[in-house]
Amino acid sequence: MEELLRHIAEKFEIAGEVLSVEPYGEGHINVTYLVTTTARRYILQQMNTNVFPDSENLMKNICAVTEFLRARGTETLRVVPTKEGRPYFAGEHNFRLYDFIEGTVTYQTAPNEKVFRNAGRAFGEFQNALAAFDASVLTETIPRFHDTPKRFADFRAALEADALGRAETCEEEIAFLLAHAGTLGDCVEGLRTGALPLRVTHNDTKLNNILMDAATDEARAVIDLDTVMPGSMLYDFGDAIRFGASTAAEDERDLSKVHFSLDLFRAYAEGYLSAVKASITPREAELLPYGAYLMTVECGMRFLADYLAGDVYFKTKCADHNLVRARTQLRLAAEMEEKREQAQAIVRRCLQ
Ligand code: ADP
Ligand code: GN1
Ligand code: MG
Repeated sequence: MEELLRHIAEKFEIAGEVLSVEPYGEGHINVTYLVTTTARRYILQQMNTNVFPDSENLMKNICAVTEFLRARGTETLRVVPTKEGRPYFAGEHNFRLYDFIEGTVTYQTAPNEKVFRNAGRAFGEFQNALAAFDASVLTETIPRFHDTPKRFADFRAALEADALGRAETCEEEIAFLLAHAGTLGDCVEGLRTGALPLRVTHNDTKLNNILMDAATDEARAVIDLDTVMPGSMLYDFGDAIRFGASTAAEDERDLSKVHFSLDLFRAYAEGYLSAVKASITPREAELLPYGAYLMTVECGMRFLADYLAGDVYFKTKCADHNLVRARTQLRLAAEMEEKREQAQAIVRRCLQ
């Protein structure tokens, strides 16, 4: 296997001789490797063509976004071309190569408020930068990615099919989702009527999709640009809170450890809103805590739908991994509902 990967790494314009190729990172979608050569390090990724069938347009998006960011002086991913000058290598599986961004770390949970505040500022600045980016050059890599009512319909279909007979093992989670079906439409509805502005958004703003400086904990680069598409600010704010304002990992089995932390919420809101204060609309600001709830329920239903379908979408490490993930999300969503008003007061204070 390593021999094959080595061979694939050599298809790209790399410096030096390949010394090793090792599995790397905690992403749920692509298969990521660290490539070390005699000259430097790279990130090699086997692209997930089940999730993103159109590699050509996906890489066009990433090249366009990274070139745009680099031109304005923002540190970003650099796509290393193949020796034939292509942005990815097409074979039995498709692969791409990035420079490894040295001197950085990624966090699977927020180690303290400072890191999370810095992440918030960086995703806010990313949002600002993309305000000047021409959305018409982007392909929608996953149509209706954060259309939560549609995600709910997909969940219902997976439940009806119950392909592996797993529904009986998650009755409580199913009941929670069915009971919350009526709360999922405000964002798509706002975008449809124009009450919420359509922006270019990242759409997958979890803390491990940002590289933090290993020495200072300042944010260095926003990565995982596969889902940069038109969307709502509520998606980017909400998904970051979903993952990072939890007191435990996304796949913590012990639910007594899983809580929605208002201190972490405040830290992220301070960072994010310090960057987007000038462009956020009053309606967006009011709905930020709802956005966190929405992205968290949505993610919970995606994990549960994948559990019911037999783990065909997210990478898993054990048979009930998606169920464990779904449980943390639903626990967090319930606490977010309880703390909605306190979270709204925090947002208002940040904007004063
Ligand atoms: P996935 O889509 O599977 O989440 P990512 O693109 O987010 O894949 O990459 C997975 C992990 O690999 C990231 O969380 C990060 O830790 C690491 N990583 C990705 N690209 C780079 C890079 N250019 N430099 C350093 N680390 C990286
Ligand atoms: C996936 O690629 P990664 O691991 O950063 C997923 C997100 C989910 C997240 C849950 C393209 O993100 O939408 O919120 O897992 N990405 C895609 O951890 O589906
Ligand atoms: Mg990722």
